[in-house]
Amino acid sequence: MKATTPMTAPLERATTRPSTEAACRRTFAIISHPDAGKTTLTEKFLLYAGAVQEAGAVKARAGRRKATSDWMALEQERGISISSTVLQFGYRGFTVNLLDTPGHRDFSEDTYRVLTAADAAVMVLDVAKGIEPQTLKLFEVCHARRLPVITFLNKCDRPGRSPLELLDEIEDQIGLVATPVTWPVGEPGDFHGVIDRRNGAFVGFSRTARGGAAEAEEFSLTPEQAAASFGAAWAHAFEEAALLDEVGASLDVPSFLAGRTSPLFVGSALTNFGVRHLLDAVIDLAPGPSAIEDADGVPRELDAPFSGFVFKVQANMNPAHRDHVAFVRVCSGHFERGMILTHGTTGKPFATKYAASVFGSERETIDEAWPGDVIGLVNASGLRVGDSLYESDPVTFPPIPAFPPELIATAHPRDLSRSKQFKRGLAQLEQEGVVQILRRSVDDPTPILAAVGVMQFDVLQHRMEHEFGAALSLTGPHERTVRLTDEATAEQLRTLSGVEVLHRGDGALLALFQSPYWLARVASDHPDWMLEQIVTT
Ligand SMILES: Nc1nc2c(ncn2[C@@H]2O[C@H](COP(=O)(O)OP(=O)(O)OP(=O)(O)O)[C@@H](O)[C@H]2O)c(=O)[nH]1
Ligand SMILES: [Mg+2]
Repeated sequence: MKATTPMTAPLERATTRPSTEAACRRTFAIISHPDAGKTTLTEKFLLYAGAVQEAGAVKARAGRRKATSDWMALEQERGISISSTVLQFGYRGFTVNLLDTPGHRDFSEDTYRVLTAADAAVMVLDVAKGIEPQTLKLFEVCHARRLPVITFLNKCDRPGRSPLELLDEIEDQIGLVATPVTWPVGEPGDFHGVIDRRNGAFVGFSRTARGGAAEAEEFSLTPEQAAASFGAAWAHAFEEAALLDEVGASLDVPSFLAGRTSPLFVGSALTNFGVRHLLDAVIDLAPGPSAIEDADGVPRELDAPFSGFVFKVQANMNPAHRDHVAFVRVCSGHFERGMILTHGTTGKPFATKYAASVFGSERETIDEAWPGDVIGLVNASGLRVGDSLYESDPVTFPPIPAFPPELIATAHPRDLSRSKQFKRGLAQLEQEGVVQILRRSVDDPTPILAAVGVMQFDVLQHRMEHEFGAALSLTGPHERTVRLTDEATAEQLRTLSGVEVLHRGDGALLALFQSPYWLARVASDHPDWMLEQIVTT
């Protein structure tokens, strides 16, 4: 069901300066370890924003709506997110660009790319699990990119750990001071509602009959009324909140914007408890779009002529029209559909006739966009991740680096008569970054598929078969330890066994060692060889 919520109506505004429009926008990503509840939370945000009438479920039973955000067939089959999703909707007069990311480590390259387009992140923690390995990694990326982070302690409807203990864990493990804005009344699993520490009131939620498909009803009680209703649970929560006051763990916007503290909210995405508080916080606390630095570190001012960069490409989102969408984050200026931009990489003009706002796998033609917005350029097959687009004033945004692959495999079409589809599919999926394609030499036709995790190969196989009609068999995957190298070192490496030098599409030379021990040995024997670690943050 497509959102009927209008985007902000720029024509009705008194002024149409990009910086003014940017102030009415929020562009943020939801990140976490797998299964913490990102997609469920995304679905509930859409519900509260009125962008869907009924929230879908990640693992929908017959007759229930599927999640808008997990639109890919394989995602719905497995109940996990594989690819990040862009959802644009209106809320409280703001245009919200929400980026739901996959938590699984194998897809972290996609998440990483998407974080380049966000101005803030919502970090979801499972109250029973706290900080998990992938939370840690993703937080590091946010930290390196200086993204302010809002924390949501999710799944409070189930038994979990003590929230106070989790605050310590967040600080110890990621060095972020969590400043609870809401605090649970009742233990996880026996959760009555929250204290809103901004005014001391109790906010209770009533479970909805339809298992969270509709908004939860909220009711507010004064501290006296809450004490009468919840007795010991209220007293305990009140004590803990007083302790938080004492240690100064209270909302502080400047240190949040600087990435040192994180406003924390508690609730349950499944039952909708605390979801509205969190969505309101994104509007009230998260920063709007600001000038983004170009590759030389010079900020591109919001009111400069149009500029943007591609952070994701995706084909076949909609079986009804199998095409290719390049997702562009607008950095500056006023985008008007039909304008002729310059494609930074080739210097060629780029016509923007087919521009859309995106809502999961659905899209709608848009006529204009402003800084912070994500636009989908349809059938822009020449655009690659990291490319800049601009009007009049040239700008190059920092490149979006590829992750070092850890696994390689070779692919063969099962049906040789489908080799054209096989080639086309691989080229498309490489462009999307589903896997990387390496070659033994620039003109060698045999592709070597490289990936961070084994599930990337599963996705490749599934999509090759179902989207391109080119079923394939794989040899591998095999583990490799990869380093960036140069021609001089490559020449030496080619004389050794246990290491292979391969070409990447962007011209880089990669040395793939059969084991980390072999790499360590070669590196220590030849300290002057170029064997550079590929860093991504
Ligand atoms: N009890 C409970 N379950 C929840 C809650 N939020 C999400 N879940 C469940 O947790 C599972 C994972 O939820 P998702 O929303 O798919 O998690 P995710 O973080 O998007 O997972 P990936 O995208 O695969 O990383 C699903 O079965 C959800 O129904 C919650 O608040 N309470
Ligand atoms: Mg998900």
